[in-house]
Amino acid sequence: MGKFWSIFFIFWSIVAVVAVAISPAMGWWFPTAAESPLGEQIDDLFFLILYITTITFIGTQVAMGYVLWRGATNTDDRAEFSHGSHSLEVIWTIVPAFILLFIALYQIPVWEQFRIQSHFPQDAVNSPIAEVTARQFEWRIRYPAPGRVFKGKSDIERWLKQPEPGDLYTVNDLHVPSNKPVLIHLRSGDVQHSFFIPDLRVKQDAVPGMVIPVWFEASRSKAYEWVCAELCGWGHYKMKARVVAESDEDFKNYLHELELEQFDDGVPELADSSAAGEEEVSE
Ligand SMILES: [Cu+2]
Repeated sequence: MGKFWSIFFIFWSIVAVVAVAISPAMGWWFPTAAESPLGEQIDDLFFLILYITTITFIGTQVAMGYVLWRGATNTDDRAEFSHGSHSLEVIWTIVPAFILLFIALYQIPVWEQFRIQSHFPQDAVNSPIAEVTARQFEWRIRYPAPGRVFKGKSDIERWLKQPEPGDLYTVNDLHVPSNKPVLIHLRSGDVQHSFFIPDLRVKQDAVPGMVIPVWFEASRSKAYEWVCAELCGWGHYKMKARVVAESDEDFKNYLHELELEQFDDGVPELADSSAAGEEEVSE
C-alpha cells in the first residue's frame, strides 16, 4: 500500500511537470501571442518567471517523490528526529531572496517603458490621440479636431480641461494608427474602471479624479477586443468595445468621416438644392 501512494503522488507530479513544461509551446497561457512590441517583452517576463517556478517545482516534486519512495521501500529505516538544520534554513531563505531581487531588477526596463512617463515614446506623448472616459457602462472617446497640433504640455492640459468646438466624439470604438506608439488620456466619469486590451497586454485602471496617460502600439492592422477589467457595477459586462488599429491613411479617412457625420447640419448640399430649384422652374 505504501508503494501505491508513492507511485500515485510521483505519477501526478510527473503529469504536472510535463504540463508546465509544454504549456508555452501549446499556447495555454495567453489567448494569442502579444501583438505589440512591449507586450512581447511582458510575455518574455512572464515566461522567465514560469521557467524559474517550473525548475523549483521540479526540484520539490523530485524531493517529495524520493522521500515517498524511500519511506515505502526501506521499511527497516527509522525516521530521524531533528530540530531542523540551520544551514538549510539559511540556504532556502537566501536563494529565493536573490531570485526575487533578480526579477525585481530585471523587469525595471519594461516597467519604466510601461508606466514611467519620462520613458514613454515622446512623439506619442506630444500628440495624444484621444481622451477616453470610462463611465457606467461605456467608453466615451473624444478626439482632438483633425489637424489640431498641440503646442507643448500646457496646451494638452488645456485641451483635457476644456473641450474644443472641433473635437470629435464617439463611443466604444477607438481608432488608432497601427505600427506606431499612440497615447490616450484615461479618466473615469463615475467609479473605478479598467482599460484592458488583452492582445496588446495593456491594462490600466481608470480612477475618478485622475487623468492617466496610457500608451500602446498595435503591431497589426485589425480590430482588437477592448474590455473593462474592473467590476464596476451591474452592467460591467456591457463595457466590451473595440480598438481598431489601421494604416495612417485609413485612420485619417475615419476621422474625416466622423467629422462629416458630426457636423452634418441636415441642410442638403448646395448642388442638390440648385438641382431641386431647376426642377421647380421647369414645372
Ligand atoms: Cu467598467
